[in-house]
Amino acid sequence: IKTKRRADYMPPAFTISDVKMDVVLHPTAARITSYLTVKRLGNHHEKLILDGEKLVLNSVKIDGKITQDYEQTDSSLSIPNVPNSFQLEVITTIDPENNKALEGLYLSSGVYCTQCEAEGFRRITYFLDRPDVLATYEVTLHGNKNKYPTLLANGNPIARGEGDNGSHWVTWQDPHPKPCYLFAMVAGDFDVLTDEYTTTSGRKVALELYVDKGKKARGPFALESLKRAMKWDEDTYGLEYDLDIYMIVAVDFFNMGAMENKGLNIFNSKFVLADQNSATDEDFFNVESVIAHEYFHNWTGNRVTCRDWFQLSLKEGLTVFRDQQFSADMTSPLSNRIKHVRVMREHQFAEDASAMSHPIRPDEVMEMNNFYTVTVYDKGAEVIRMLHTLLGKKKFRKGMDEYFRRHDGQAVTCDDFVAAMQSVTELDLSHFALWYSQSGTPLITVSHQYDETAKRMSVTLSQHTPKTADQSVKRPLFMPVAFDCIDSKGNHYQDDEQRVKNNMLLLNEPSVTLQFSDVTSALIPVVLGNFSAPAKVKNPLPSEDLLAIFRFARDAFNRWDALQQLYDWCIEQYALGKPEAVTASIWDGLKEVVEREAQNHELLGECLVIPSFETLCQSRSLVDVEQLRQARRAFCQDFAQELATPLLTVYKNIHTGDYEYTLEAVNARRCRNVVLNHLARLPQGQELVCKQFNSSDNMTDTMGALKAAQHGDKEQFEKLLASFEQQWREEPLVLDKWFALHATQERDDILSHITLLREHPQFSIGNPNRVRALIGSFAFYNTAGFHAIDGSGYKFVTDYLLMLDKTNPQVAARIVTPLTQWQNYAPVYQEKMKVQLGRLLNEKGLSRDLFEKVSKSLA
Ligand code: BAL
Ligand code: ZN
Repeated sequence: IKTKRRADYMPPAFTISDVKMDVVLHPTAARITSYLTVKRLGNHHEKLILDGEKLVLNSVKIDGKITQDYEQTDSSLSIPNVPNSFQLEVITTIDPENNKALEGLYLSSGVYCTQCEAEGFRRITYFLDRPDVLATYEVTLHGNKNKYPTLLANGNPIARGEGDNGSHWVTWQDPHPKPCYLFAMVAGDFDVLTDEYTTTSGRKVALELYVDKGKKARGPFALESLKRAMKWDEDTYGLEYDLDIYMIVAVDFFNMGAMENKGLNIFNSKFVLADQNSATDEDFFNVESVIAHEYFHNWTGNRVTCRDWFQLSLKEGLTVFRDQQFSADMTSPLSNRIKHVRVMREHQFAEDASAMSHPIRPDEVMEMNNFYTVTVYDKGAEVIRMLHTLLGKKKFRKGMDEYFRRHDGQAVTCDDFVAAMQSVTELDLSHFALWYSQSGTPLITVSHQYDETAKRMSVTLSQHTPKTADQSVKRPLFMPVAFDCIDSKGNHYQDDEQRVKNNMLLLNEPSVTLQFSDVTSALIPVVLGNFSAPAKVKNPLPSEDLLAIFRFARDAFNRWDALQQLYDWCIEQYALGKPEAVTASIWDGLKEVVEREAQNHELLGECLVIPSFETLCQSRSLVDVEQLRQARRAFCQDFAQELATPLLTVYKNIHTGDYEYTLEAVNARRCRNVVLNHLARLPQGQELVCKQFNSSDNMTDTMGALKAAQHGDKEQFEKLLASFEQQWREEPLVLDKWFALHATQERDDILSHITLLREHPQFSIGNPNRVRALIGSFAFYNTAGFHAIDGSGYKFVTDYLLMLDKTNPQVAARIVTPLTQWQNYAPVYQEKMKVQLGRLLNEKGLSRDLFEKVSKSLA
């Protein structure tokens, strides 16, 4: 299997400027005729080499004449001696029904749909399947009128008509040149919601949302979200939509969350369908954020696209940053920031610490689908956020304007983006650009000394990025570090040299020391507020200092973060067998937190979440899973007991009323459910759980009760689960929540339990949502079961992956992730994880997707 390298990039030898396609749909023999306008680029005599996979080739014509002068391999079609400029006609046949990888054109649940990013277009027809070949498309779809009354492709519909034997056809034209990864078509029988949006400059855009028959009532929120996103992008970045129609189709079988195909987004129905009965507040949030993300891609991704796939973060990091900004504006900055920081700490740091570690702009790739990662997306967004912080809002906007002015209609690189930003700032970004090429998580170590006699305090921040699997030498990074210094009474201090400006320290050396004069007591450094850089911080502070930060820090994020650090420390004391180190005064401090913030549901709801097992792992190495898991559980139990009275008061005082999706109501429900989750560990919590479950008028509170019930009486929990299944058994998307809850249960017979669930009428190995809910949740979040000391959890997941890999390698390669992160665990776990990775590596015919991750992991 070949490794592709970023450094080997070569411009294409030919380009294709216009594509006409004629698609005759058929479940097992769809016929694709493509007419390509091909042009040689430069002065050379190379043959034309087109990409193509799993295609049956019927014929090739050059300028209207049949030719046999070509060579075919499993992955290409080479044609020698072509003219400098010509029309190429290629007819191929494909098998959508048996396409279970869900890449290219596939037929699932009676719907034809496509997924072409990253390299799926080559499964539809022979093409130069690379993002720097941009063409206009005109596509005619033919299908049975009864079965597929809706025939969609990118752009605007320009003609339609009836054919033989009950067929009909529609022609679509997309005037914007685009790379083939943005190509899409859909055929099916849908319910459709329609609306209209008028852009600032007066363009009327028809909005169409296609959903499964009978699901129309769950569509309006997505459509409203789309309009909010369109408006926001006009207001914030001056960016308008550029076609007369914007379509979104929701499908049940989809490998990703959604796809930004030009004018025709295809979505996993999970990120479209939402109403109060079937969707939680988190689902609503995700719908709005994913709808916005795909919409924002129209500019950051589609109009300005990537030169090659190593540049993926150019569009994904930037678009994630934009959707994060949007969500923060639509909801609240604090809870959004915490949500994203959790993703970084839980998943991205783990990726950096594993053999899959890569920079946000990777240097080497075997299978591109493996690089749709938390590093490229979420760390990529953090890098853009740092630019935003460094430049400030106004200059960042200016830089974005310049980026579009320079590159609209082009396929460009991350360097081009940085250059556009550089053109609007005095700040030298050359050192900053290291974030694009250096992998790994920097660690900022804070040390401080107080000289009582001289009344001087010094604080040193040092940075170090540990070596990663892909790079052994690391350099110091340039990062904005939000910094504050307070005393135990809450006074804030400025350093003597005023290196900290507007609470921000620019750290660009291995270390920096700040001096504070005339201070009458030791100060408390508050470092990396708002997670101003994607780094870890080692700033060991005593519990009273952490509680002081909670009381006095200016920024709510820092207050939350101080408590996270305190919980981490407490759990460590439990793990060391010293629970008594968590003294009465600490418990009193925590009680005070609850009492003091009882009315601030947003902050309190976040502050009462104990760091997840996965997050705790990232501040530790060679984790003894069982010890850490037991320590966390014991701490949670004591937390519930010690804080029972104030928690109960909070629970009882939050009245959420009839369901509405407003910021205030979401925060209230969130806080109440987090509190219930603690109370459920106590005997008195059982009744509250049942009462909430039985009286809930919305999915948020129902799931809040169900999740809490896990911590209480097992029989009770089973009863509630059964009742949930009874109600939702015909709604697989809702049942996924139930599958996931089953999969994350702590029970001795978990493996046979999951095996049984695989026989559930709604479970199907062919549906990625089901597989992720049941098998993915087990692998990622069932700490006890997955990491069972006898290795049975690892074996169970591996057995499943061996099966899944035969049909859907992309999803298999996602779920293998926790196994590839073995480095983080104690040797006894590592050995057993590696045994299973070895089984995968020995498998004949293992997909490129799994091979890349597994072989890197064992290298
Ligand atoms: N481009 C793949 C899906 C997304 O990031 O929007
Ligand atoms: Zn994206």
